[in-house]
Amino acid sequence: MGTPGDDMISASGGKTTIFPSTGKDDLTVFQGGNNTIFANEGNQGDRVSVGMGSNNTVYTGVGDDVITVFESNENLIFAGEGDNQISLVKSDNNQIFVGAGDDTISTERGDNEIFAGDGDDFITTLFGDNIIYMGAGDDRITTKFGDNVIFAGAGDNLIDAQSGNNKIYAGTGNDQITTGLGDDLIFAGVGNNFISAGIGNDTVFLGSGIDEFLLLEGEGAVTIHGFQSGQDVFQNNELSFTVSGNSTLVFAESGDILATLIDVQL
Ligand SMILES: [Ca+2]
Repeated sequence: MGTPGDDMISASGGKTTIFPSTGKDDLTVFQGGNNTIFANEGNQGDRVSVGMGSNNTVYTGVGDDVITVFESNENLIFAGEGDNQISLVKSDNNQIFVGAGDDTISTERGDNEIFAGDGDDFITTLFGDNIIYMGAGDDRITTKFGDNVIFAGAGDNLIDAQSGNNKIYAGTGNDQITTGLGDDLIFAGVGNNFISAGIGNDTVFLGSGIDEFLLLEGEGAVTIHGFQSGQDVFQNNELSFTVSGNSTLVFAESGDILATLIDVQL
C-alpha cells in the first residue's frame, strides 16, 4: 500500500504491512493487531494512529512525527530523528525508540521501555514500572506511580518521580531531582544538583559538585553518601549534627532525624 506524495491511509483487520509515500503521511490502523507500518520515507513528519489490537510495529523515520497508540499493547515504535510526539493511551508494555530531537512521550499504563535519545525531551508516565533511558539534553521526566528506573543522561534534567520505589541515575549536569512517597534510590551524578527525596527510606549517592538538599520533617530520614562538608548544603535552617562512628545524624530543631550522612568528606 502507498504512493508517491502525501497519503491518507486507513486500514483495519490486522496483519497488514503498510509502505506509504515519501511525503507526509496520515495513517490510521485500527483493529486486528500485528501490523507493521513503515512511514519512514521522507522527512516531512507523519501522523500515525494505531489501536484496538496489539503487537504492532511502527517505523516513522526522520521528521517531526505524531504517533498515537490507543488500547493496544506490546507495540514496538521506532520514531527516528526529529521532534516527535508519541502518546500511548490505555496501552501496556510498549517499547519506544526515538532518535535525536526534542521529543514528547507520554504513557499511561503497563511496564514500558522508553529510549528517548539525545535532545531536550519531555517524558511523562502515569502507572506501571517503566524503564526510561534519556540521552544527552535538558530533559524533563515525570513519573507518577510505579517503580520506575530512570537514566536521565547528560544535561540539566528536571526529574520528578512521584509515588513508588524509584531508581534514578541523574547523569552529569545540574539536575533537579524530586521523589515522593516510596523508598527511592538516587544517584545524583556529577553537577550541582538539587535533591528532595520525600517520604520513605530514601538513599542518595552524590557525585562531585555542589549539591543542595531540601529535608522535610515527617518524611523519614534520607541516607546520603558522598556528602562534602563545606560544599554540599541543606536548605533547612536550625539543623543540628551528631557524629556517631562513620555516620553523621542530622536533626531538625524538633529532634526529628532528617538525614544520616555516611562517610562525610571533610
Ligand atoms: Ca521517597
